[in-house]
Amino acid sequence: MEYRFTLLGARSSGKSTWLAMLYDGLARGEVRRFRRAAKQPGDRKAWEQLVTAVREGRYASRTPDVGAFPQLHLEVTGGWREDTRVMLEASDYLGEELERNFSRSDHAWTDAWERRANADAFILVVRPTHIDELPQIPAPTEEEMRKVRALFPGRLFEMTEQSENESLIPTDISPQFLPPAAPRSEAPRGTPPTLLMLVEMLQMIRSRRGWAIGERPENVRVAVVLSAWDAVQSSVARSGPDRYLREKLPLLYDFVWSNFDPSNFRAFGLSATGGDLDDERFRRAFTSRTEALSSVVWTASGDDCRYDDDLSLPFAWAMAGDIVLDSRS
Ligand SMILES: Nc1nc2c(ncn2[C@@H]2O[C@H](COP(=O)(O)OP(=O)(O)OP(=O)(O)O)[C@@H](O)[C@H]2O)c(=O)[nH]1
Ligand SMILES: [Mg+2]
Repeated sequence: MEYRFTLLGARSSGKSTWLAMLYDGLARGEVRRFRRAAKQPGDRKAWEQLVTAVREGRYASRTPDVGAFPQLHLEVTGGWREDTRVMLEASDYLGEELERNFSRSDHAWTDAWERRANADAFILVVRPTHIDELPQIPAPTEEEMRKVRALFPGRLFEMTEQSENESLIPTDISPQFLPPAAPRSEAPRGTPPTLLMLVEMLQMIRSRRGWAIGERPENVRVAVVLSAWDAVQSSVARSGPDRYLREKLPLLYDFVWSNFDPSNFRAFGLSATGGDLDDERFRRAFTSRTEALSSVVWTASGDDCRYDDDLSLPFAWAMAGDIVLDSRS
């Protein structure tokens, strides 16, 4: 059986690092749900290129514009799925390709994207600490607040006891999940907001697949992988990836929830390297590690999280669903 996944992720979202650590993890015996099949398609060069940097304890440079299409034959281990042969075709492309598709949808659709659109499952890779934000509604000015106060004197009397800006935000959202006061963007001017791009790509894929608006296709799983989870503020990370997605990335959450079967949709926090390789102390710990430092986290219920150190877990989940979360095979 050939099972194909498409990773959808903007520039620097963590696609290559995850694939590289997965490949290296297979060699190091840190991946438990798959093993490499004896017979491999093509040559190993594309994978070796991908993996060299992390083996040296650094992040790879950006994926070249021509992309890379490493293929890997895997076999399922641990009996969580009956058919045991899997072709992992994890095309690794430069994040800007997504931007091109976003801004010139009629010109940029290539054969490679057509192939990706026909994948069995979609894995959206988002790096929470590297999101080009949607434009934010600015906080009300003093003048606006004065007018509102005049209109609702009783209510505002209570509200002025707190910070005025906080008082306009629904109280059922905990403060740690509030958007940053000012939109932060390291990207060059004109870079489209990350989440809009992902939603637009999903819309294009849906249209290629002939899925009507709001139609929830059967047996198509969508995983949202929040990469570099180790870099997320620990008080926020503790509440787990489901809550993060719902409260921090509501546009993406709402779109996926309403266009795909909610039981075929799940969020993961994923730390491919387990820490920041640009931090010299961590880098030393990483290069001398004797066991996996990677981790995958998912929400079991409420804010209750479960962890696993096997980076193949989101792939296994995309193939077989929640059953793989129960078995620590
Ligand atoms: N702390 C931490 N940082 C990570 C991790 N994975 C990726 N990063 C950071 O994210 C950056 C981008 O990761 P890449 O894997 O190159 O991202 P990409 O999606 O392949 O990006 P392009 O090829 O440029 O489109 C890296 O240079 C790291 O700084 C992780 O597990 N932990
Ligand atoms: Mg890359």
